Amino acid sequence: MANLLYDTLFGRHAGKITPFLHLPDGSTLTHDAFLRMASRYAHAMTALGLIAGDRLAAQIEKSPEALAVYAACAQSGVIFLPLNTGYTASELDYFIGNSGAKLVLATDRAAAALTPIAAAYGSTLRTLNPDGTGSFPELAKTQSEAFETVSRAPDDLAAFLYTSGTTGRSKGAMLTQANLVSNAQTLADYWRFTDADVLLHALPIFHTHGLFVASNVTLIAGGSMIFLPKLDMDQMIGFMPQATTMMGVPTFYTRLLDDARFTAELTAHMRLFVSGSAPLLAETHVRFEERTGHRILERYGMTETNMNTSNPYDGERRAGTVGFPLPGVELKVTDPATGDTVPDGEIGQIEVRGPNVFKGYWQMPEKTAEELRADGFFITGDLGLIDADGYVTIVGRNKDLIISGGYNIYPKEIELILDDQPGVMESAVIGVPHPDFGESVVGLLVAEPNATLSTEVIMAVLGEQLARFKQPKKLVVMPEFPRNTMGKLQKNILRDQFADTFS
Ligand code: MLC
Ligand code: AMP
Repeated sequence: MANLLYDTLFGRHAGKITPFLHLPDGSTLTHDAFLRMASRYAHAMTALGLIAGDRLAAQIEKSPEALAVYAACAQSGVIFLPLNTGYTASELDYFIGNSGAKLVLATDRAAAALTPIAAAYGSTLRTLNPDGTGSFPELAKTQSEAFETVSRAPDDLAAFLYTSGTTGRSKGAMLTQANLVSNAQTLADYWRFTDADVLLHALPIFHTHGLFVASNVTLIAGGSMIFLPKLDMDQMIGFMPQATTMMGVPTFYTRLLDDARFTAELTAHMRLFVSGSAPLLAETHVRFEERTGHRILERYGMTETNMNTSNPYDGERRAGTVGFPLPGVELKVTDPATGDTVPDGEIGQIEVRGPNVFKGYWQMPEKTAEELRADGFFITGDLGLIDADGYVTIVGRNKDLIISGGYNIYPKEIELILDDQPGVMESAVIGVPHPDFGESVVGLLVAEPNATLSTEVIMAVLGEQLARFKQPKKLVVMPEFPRNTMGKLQKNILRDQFADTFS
């Protein structure tokens, strides 16, 4: 009987009364207490009829309980589907329907809106609140603290993470136990994580970075985490002295640098700062070293592949690059037209292959075939090059994607809603530089002849349908859009025109 994910990340810490989670109120949860809670949750899931291979969708705030749901899924073989807490009911409708989730966990606050949606798909809805209360923990309270781990094969699915697509429809990336465990082990080794590490964790745990990189790496190494509900500068500064390592998206680093309390003295004891999910400006890298003496270690990954490359732990961490392919990961740069590898130094599309690469998109064989080649190489949609020293640099994207504060936003999803509004002839959604979020969203509209558009009314409609982080920070009505001689909309001209919107 084996279960790679549970055994490697969780089970081997059973009985350990060493700290696992340090919480903002000063309390600590041990590995053992955490695992006992997870086992009660696994029993509660079983009592609700879930068996291995079923999906559990969770839109719950970051808390030890939320992480225990992940551990409980691993232990019972249930596929974990974490969802951004910002998603609206209309976004959730799609995820629940598409995944066929048997159990939906949400906060009491969201439950009213989710009740009809869960009912429509025959899903059971239970609640779990940020303070650990709710109908799900209530059910778990009386359950046994010993759960017999369900046997799973390494190739069995462990999680679905939804990523938006260029067509506007989200795709469920299917990640196996082996995908998650192999990457966690590789990263823990590469970044030298041990059980002495204390990770300052302020990322959300519904995405790859906070869940599969930060949490899995800590778990596999047997370390602990200072588990903060969200990025809060007072807490980051206050807890930094207790940490050895930190992971964040570039916005974490620019906000720290904007805080006068963030000094060389505060960070002198730190072992490692890791950045990813969006490009870290070389300028931020340099300012960080000037301020603290530490060189941020930048790595590159994505939902479908976990982590692909990393700057070295010992060697030169080169600003503006994402380092080398990780051990076991093959990376090539190809010509998008032919698929042939281009010479080093030339720009092409980045393709990766390895034990980290996902199994495909849930119930979307055509989409899977478009991006995952038969030989196992995944076409990332990122454009980059490999320099003479082997460092990979990402220079752009072959996909119409905006990354704002580390969150991916697909313009198509917003354009489809904008195009539907009365009086709108056409729309274009673009990403422009933003001092805090790196990139931010601007929505551009052209009205139908004789129509007058109200950007307030349109923003209100977007507010009902889209998570806050996806909503354009600015909507502008224009007389017409720039087009090339073929009549194709030229977003690059619009990006130049609106480049200074937030500066
Ligand atoms: C919050 N807002 C955002 C936003 N985050 N808008 C655009 N982009 C974002 N990322 C909105 C809020 O709703 C609010 O709206 C306003 O902007 C200001 O909010 P804030 O209080 O400043 O935001 P904050 O809560 O501090 O959040 C910012 C952040 C957060 C950067 C800390 O977004 C974050 O934790 N990002 C990390 C995302 C992440 O983990 N990505 C990893 C994906 S995995 P208003 O107008 O109502 O005030 C991946 C693979 C890989 O990519 O390689 O890792
Ligand atoms: P996601 O789909 O949320 O997993 O986002 C993955 C995308 O984030 C990648 O395809 C890249 O475009 C981007 N990304 C992740 N890490 C980096 C990085 N270090 N530098 C530049 N882009 C990155």
